[in-house]
Amino acid sequence: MSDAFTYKIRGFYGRIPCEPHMLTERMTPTKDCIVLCHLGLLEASDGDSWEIEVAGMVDRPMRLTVRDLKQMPKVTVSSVHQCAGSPLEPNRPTLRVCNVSWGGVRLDDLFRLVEPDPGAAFVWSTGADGGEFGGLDCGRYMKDLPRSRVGADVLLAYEMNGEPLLPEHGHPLRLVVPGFYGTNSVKWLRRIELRKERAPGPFTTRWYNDLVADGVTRPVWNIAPQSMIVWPAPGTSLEQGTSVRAWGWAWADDSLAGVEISITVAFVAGF
Ligand SMILES: Nc1nc2c(c(=O)[nH]1)N[C@H]1C(S)=C(S)[C@@H](COP(=O)(O)O)O[C@H]1N2
Ligand SMILES: [Mo]
Repeated sequence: MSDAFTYKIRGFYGRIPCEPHMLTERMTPTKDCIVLCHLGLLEASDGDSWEIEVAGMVDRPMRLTVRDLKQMPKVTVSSVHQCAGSPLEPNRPTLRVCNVSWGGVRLDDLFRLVEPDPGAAFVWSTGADGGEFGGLDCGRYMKDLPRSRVGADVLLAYEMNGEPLLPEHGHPLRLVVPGFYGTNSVKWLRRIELRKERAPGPFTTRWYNDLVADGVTRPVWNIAPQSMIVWPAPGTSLEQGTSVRAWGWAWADDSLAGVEISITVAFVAGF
């Protein structure tokens, strides 16, 4: 079969190679990037003949191969790539982040070909990976995003940092939603659907919804404003009386108005 794949790993697999203070470069080399797979890690046997289906509320449903997509105009987008943390422990703080450049085709360019129905408010995306997570049979990995969010920067990406995607990052094709948490950027992408309502399945209904008020939840979509200090690194001893330039990174889905820093100094007396 032209679109065959095998599981290199079954079940959950994750890799967080860098502590925040190790992210000293603006763009993160691929070997230092996070990897998060809920259901397994797939390896496609032939990337170019991998097929995706575009369906649902569209006038012209289509099947395209990665080879077809590579004929379309190529766009490169640099964007922060951040995991929202484990959906099983949504309140445990994590800082799993990197900054990556993605190359591929605009989802919006594909939409021009399939002609979505104006009533389609959500885009569902489904990966080829399926199986069990958190004690549930999850079916295929499926996420969604608002149709209104698909503009110039949402990509069907086949490259990461100028190279073909690695299997763990979704080779041969993944969705990339810059400014949204990584969970929304579906790897090993198989299907895009336009629909009236949010997608079913545990990754959009049971998990990845933050409680914002009593009984009110918000999908884990936009990355909230966040920052981290790279230098001084944790545990660094600083000499009393010398000046230190602290630096780090700050990011958000939308623009940032400013960054404030406050300092608590703990002196260790020495002779
Ligand atoms: N098909 C599929 N896509 C997926 C996932 C997955 O388990 N299956 N994990 C998501 C999560 S939680 C994150 S944080 C990002 C991680 O992307 P990366 O492994 O390329 O860094 O992929 C997302 N896309
Ligand atoms: Mo994640």
